[in-house]
Amino acid sequence: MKIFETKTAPNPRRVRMFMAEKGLLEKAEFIEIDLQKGENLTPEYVARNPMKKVPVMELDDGTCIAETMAICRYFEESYPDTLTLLGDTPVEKATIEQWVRWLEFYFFLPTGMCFQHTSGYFKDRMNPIQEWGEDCGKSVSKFMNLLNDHLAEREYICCDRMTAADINAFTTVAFAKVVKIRILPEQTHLQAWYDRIKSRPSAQA
Ligand SMILES: N[C@@H](CCC(=O)N[C@@H](CS)C(=O)NCC(=O)O)C(=O)O
Repeated sequence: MKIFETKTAPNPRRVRMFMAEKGLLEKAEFIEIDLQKGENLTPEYVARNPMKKVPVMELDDGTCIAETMAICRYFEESYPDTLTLLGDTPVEKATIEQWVRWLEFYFFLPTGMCFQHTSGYFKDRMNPIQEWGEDCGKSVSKFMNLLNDHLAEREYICCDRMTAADINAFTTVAFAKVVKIRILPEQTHLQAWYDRIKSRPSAQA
């Protein structure tokens, strides 16, 4: 199996961290795609993922699966004897999915928009709107406040243990530093949680 990814990009990091938590990193050959050079825009790559994004997983029979959470789902279902990160019971599964969606829509997406619209990184393929990017940055800061309050009484985002929700939140907080949005000194609960997740070996994957 191959995973087409970009080492510095946050979505592939979510997949690597997920696989690392499960001890599955050696199951895939990781192939680096240079986004800035547009290696994700070639006809060969677009045949794997018409959305032109990383990551993409290519199975040995040629099946290609894009979308970070779809790839994570593949590993969760294929290796049931590993640490479960998407929940065991119906309530856990639904709770984690709720958080994954909240985190994607209200935290990761504005962080990505802030990056794309203020950095000019992809200006060869999009029309950056600085003001929109800055506004998205404000949403990111607000969500960090929400997370700080939420983590005041718990060690993990949900289900009292490490889940995909922690991976998604952690990789987004780390990515937000690129647009100079950092955990504030008064956000002590968020900082403690961040340090806890960062100390896990999967955070280095
Ligand atoms: N919804 C997709 C988003 C993937 C995505 O946006 N990937 C970024 C890197 S983190 C990318 O490939 N950007 C390249 C581009 O926009 O040209 C997922 O969850 O995997």
